[in-house]
Amino acid sequence: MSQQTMGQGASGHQAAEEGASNYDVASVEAKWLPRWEEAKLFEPADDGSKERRYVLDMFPYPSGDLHMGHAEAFAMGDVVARYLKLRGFDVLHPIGWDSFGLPAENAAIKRNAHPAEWTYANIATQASSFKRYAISVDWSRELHTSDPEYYRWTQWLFLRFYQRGLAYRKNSPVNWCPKDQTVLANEQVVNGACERCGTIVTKKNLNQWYYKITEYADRLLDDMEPLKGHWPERVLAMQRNWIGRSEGAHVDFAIEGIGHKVTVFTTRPDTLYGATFFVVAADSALAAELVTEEQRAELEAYQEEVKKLSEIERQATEREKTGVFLGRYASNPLTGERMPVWAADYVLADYGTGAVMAVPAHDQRDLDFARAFGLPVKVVVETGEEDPEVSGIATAGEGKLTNSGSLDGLSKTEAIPAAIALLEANQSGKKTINYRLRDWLLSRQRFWGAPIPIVHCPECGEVPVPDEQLPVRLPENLRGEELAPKGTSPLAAAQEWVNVPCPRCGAAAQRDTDTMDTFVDSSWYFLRYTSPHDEQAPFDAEAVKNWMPVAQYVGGVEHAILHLLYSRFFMKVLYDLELVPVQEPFGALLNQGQVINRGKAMSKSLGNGIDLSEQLDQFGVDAVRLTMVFASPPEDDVDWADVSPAAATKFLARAWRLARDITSSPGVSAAEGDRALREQTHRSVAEAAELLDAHKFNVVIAKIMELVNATRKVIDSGAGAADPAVREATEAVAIMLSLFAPYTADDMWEQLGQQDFVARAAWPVVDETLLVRSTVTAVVQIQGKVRERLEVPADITEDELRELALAAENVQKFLDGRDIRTVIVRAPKLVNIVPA
Ligand code: ANZ
Ligand code: ZN
Repeated sequence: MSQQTMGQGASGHQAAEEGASNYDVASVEAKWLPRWEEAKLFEPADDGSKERRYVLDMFPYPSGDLHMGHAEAFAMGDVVARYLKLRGFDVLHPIGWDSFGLPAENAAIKRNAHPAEWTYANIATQASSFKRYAISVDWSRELHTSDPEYYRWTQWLFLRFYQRGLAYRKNSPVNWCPKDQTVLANEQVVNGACERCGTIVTKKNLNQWYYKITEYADRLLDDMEPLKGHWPERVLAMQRNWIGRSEGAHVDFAIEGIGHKVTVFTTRPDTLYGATFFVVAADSALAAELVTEEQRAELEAYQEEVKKLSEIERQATEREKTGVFLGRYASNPLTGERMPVWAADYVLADYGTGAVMAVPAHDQRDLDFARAFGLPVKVVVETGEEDPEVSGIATAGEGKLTNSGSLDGLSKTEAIPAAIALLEANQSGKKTINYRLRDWLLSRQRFWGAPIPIVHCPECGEVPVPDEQLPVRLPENLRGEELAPKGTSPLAAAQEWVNVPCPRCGAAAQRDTDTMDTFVDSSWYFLRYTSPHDEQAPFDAEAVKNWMPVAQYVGGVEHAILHLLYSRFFMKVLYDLELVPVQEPFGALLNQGQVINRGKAMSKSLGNGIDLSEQLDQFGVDAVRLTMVFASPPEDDVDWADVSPAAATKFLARAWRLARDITSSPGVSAAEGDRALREQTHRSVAEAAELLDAHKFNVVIAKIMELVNATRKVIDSGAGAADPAVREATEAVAIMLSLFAPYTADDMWEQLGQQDFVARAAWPVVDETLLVRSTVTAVVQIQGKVRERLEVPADITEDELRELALAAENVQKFLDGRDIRTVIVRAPKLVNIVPA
């Protein structure tokens, strides 16, 4: 359905229809907003009287006011929440703010203020915009992660992880953004640059805190199985890739002149006889250790070059291969053959063991390297493809082993375990599983976050702050420049805050000065919503049991990996701690698209930004919401240049006038009403329910539009505004419309003489007998001769009838593959086909 359809259809009746009192967006909004607030419509009963459903929109960050992206995401989530409520569920639909983080801190530094000022002012602005936008949330559960009442529990949870050995500190090279002066998780480095500011990221050795997410890698993978069909497949795929489980073997190689063996990770131990050289990561400690004195200068020059590349560039297959011979030889543990040892940048220091056995015949990157440096290529699996040395293409398929001693004749699948058995027998290798996933680096040298609740004591070492001393509050006296990072955390400068007695022995000790990654805050907020004011625990076990998992989570695909992975990890740890009874936080996930303008993402530099509040002022909240949802299926982008909120306003007025014109009373039986309209009403309601379950919200709106048009037709031509079928239809319109345009819907509901709010109405009950369409016989002619008779619905459209007729068996037979010149359709009774 196109946007044009929205406002049109009134034609000749428009004047009469618009005659009486009319729809006024501003006064309708002004009338309902205070009434809703007072009625607290969306606080769940939470007493078990109804089945519970938890609907959640991804956590907003308090940057300025709401923007078009929020408007789309929250419009989608609200459709689901309002629908479930109408279907009789007790719905939990909360809101709060992910209010720690860098932007607040940067703003505070610039304005010589405290980050709390900027943060809470923005929250106030956004909250009032959300209210105007009529999101059906329970405001009594509002929370902010920067409130001490909240971060007290973020710290408490950290300590539970710590006690379980799942939070630890280690010194290691980390990604460092020189501009933001902070560490970044691998995930926050995009193409070698800081995700936030675009500065090229460097490495720095630092003592950092980690969460041991790697311990949960297998469960994070396995537990995705039941999410299939409920989460977008691409999100599951991204999670799977991020975890990157691969099965293979560790193989130990002796290196001449080096006192210990060097281990490689390989997924293809079956190709061991085809390994012709050995490669270590150029930037690894191993390369520096293995290199001979003669080759050292060359390696160091090469390392300088490598530093300038991003990880993505290093792994790109099409790049020309570079490397340095290290002057040493490794020996193949099965054959004893000598293999030269090289350093190259295509091998990564922090994957596997940072070293590989190179099998150029069967691995493309190894082959490219071998061809660049004239190293031998030895085929050990006969796949039937062209010789890699000739074609330049490594062969990776199934085949029989050759040139491989006792493995000869085995298939690749058989040879993998056989090779592992050989390695295990001579104690030079074993089966292993390798993951791409790294532990979660959670500490930040920034101010505006939850302080890590650890004290460093010269006597006792790391000492957890006792639970009853939580929260460890942020100092309140730092402002402006004092908050700026100086390579260490700004908290380090707050001496009176840092210096505390050791909680264990009383000696002079110091607080940890790092704060937590804000992803920690958002990894458990959905649990807090179930009992947001609990002062004894982060969440009430019973409340979690009642509400979790979230029935529908709604948000952007930009959170496909980290936020979802971290939240899933948290759930599993909390499950193991016996704090929650469920292991997966989000039962279903919906990713809405983006709002773009003229084909491009909105940006300052393109000057194509659209201001949400201007749109709301011009067209009204309902029209903007309706436009967002009507534009496309929720997953697709909405191009604001292609839609027409003005048409949406027109359509809403048209729907509203149905309610205005009705003269029958509430409760009147529709039984004697216009039969065709009744059928359409019941069919629309039944179809809308199915479409809503399938998240085809835009099509639901199209159905409502059709029903509005049909109802107007009956008012104008049939039994008129007094027909009880007109009331039935208009009530259905108001209820269905309330998912998208709550102001208009409530005003219609009131005009219809209903006492309560439409949000408290029930979804209309479908009368199954009205779903059976009345039928007529349609005649299909070919060149004027009747060739087929079809029983079709009386209200079949021309397109539907044309399609049915052309597909009919007899018609196909008589046409006998001939092309068709014209098809004349007179729905519902006649089709005439003229072959070419
Ligand atoms: C020999 C071999 C022969 C390999 C063959 C592949 C095919 P995934 O599946 O991604 O885990 N490898 C191991 N460590 C590496 C590192 N640090 N940097 C770059 N490459 C590394 O890939 C595992 C394979 O990638 C390993 O198996 C290894 O090459 C390479 F016909 O070993 B293979
Ligand atoms: Zn101590």
